Amino acid sequence: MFRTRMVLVFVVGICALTSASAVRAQLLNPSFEEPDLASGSFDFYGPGQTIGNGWIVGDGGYIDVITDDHNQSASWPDPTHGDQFAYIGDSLAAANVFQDIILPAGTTYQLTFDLASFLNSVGNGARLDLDILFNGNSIIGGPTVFTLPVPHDFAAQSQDFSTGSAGTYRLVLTQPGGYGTMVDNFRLIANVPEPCASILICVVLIAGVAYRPRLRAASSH
Ligand SMILES: [Ca+2]
Repeated sequence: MFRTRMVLVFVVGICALTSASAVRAQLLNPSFEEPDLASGSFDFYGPGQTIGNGWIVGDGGYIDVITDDHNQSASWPDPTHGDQFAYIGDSLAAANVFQDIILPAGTTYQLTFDLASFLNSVGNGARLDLDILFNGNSIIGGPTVFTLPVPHDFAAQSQDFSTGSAGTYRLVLTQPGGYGTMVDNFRLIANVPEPCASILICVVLIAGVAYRPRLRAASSH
């Protein structure tokens, strides 16, 4: 009986783990495909302006949206998603851009994105100070600093975080000045319980384990 209980606890534990599945959270214009620019061109956005949908430029320098075959002044990396990416801080000037996201309480997230520097010797490499704020306070202990040497093509980066309260969280991307910082392909993945399929599997497993000793007891008579 003790053994059966242990197996039951184990199955319930496995079910609890597998019922948490990756779900894409709401992040607007995550790879800077809005607005849709003509191939080979670029556009720039100053403080207070919105980039397509979601991203708002903070105080400081300009944010550029660069298209795939734009070749002016420098050697640019190719976008990793779609045909546009963001250049944080036109002419290497300090700049920041943010997006407010409404998130539920008690959820863990992984934020992933791609970071690149110029492909020729422009700037001091890439540097992105990434912060996530709730009511103006960082929930990750201050900004995480991501860096790459120059030259460097796009490379995947990630930041984990958890929400304590439901509400509006601010994702802030800052380039402190002097760096050629390109970003693309943001993804925000939440670990939340999946309602149907895994629960059904777990019910079947638990019922099976609970019913097993009765079958054994019946067969011993
Ligand atoms: Ca893109």
